[in-house]
Amino acid sequence: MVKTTILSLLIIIGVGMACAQKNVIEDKDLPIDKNATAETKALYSNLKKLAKTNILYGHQDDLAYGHDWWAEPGRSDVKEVTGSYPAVYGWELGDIRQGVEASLDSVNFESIKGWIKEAYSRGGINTISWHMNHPVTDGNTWDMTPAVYDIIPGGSQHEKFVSWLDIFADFITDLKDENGEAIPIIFRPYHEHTADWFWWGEKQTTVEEYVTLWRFTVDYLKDEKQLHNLLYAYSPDGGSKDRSDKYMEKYPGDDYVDILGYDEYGSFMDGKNDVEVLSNALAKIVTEADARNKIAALTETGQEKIPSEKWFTESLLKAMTLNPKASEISYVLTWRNANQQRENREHFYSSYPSHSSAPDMKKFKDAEIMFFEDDLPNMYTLNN
Ligand code: BMA
Repeated sequence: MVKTTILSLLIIIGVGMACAQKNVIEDKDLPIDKNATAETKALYSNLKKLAKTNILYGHQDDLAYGHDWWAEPGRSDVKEVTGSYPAVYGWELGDIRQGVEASLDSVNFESIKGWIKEAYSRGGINTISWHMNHPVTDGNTWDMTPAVYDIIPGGSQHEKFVSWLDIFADFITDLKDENGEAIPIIFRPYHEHTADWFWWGEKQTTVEEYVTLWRFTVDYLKDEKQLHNLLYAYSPDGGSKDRSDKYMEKYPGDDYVDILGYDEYGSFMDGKNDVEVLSNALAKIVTEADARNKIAALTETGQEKIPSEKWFTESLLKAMTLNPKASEISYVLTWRNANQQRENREHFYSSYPSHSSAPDMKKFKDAEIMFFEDDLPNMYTLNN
């Protein structure tokens, strides 16, 4: 008896010392995939640590195109305005299926793999969203025909859906650095499910269906496909209201989510600047994340066309800092820079050099709390 007590004591001391040496992550700081690669575990732990003091800035499709250019090596609207690439790079796999070469936004999938590798080689962080096609009708992601019941295990289209997950898994498998090691990715599937515009949306799925879909996806990628470089981000839509009642309603569970995200545009639409509402909503999400030892993030936001010249400092930065708890989010991702010429509408969310918001975005970059790529410590080792 005495011996067992002494032994347990020694084990506790031993584990404590190992953790103190910084190269071991405590259980509570591990991602949901306990077999995640060392780099993925390090990323998760570093994101969590850094969230206490800084917010990383991210931009969707940043290296693929900008407001005035398309696929030019080395270019980035964020870099041309602020002097640094963003810390976080968002990518989109909508339309990925057998034989399809480019995304729903016309971005070539092979090129995306190249940009992900490039970003990673500089120490940046990559996140992938997926506006998945409709798995029953083959329509697009906005086709509201109910589908989730048909694709979860037992459903008539389950196998077809799994074949799409296989294509996704092949894409992820190709993401290797120059030493052949898997590149960590924050995967953000079935986003904005509290809104009603995707086939997995609010009215389209029951709680049970959504949770089953999410859990099946995670289990399949992690256990069947043996992908151990993914962190999973959950990202309900805010809709500019306090939707905190809805936020956790379809939460897939602590064993299935690494990052508690939030997608929110409504606070800045139609001349609105609801920084307080957003700040308080973010604070609540940080509190939820803290209680679960997880990370919170503003996984999508922006003001289309940035009509407010000082949107970056007077809207975004304020919303992320007004409530001190909100400032503990890990990162913010603004949406893509599409333009009139290519898509028949101005649809940009980050500044570009000739835009009136550029000087303010530079100021935003200089705010002490904001981290761009040139501010990042090594996110993929534990020695920071
Ligand atoms: C939406 C819009 C669409 C785009 C989709 C996927 O928010 O930007 O134009 O196709 O994201 O990137």
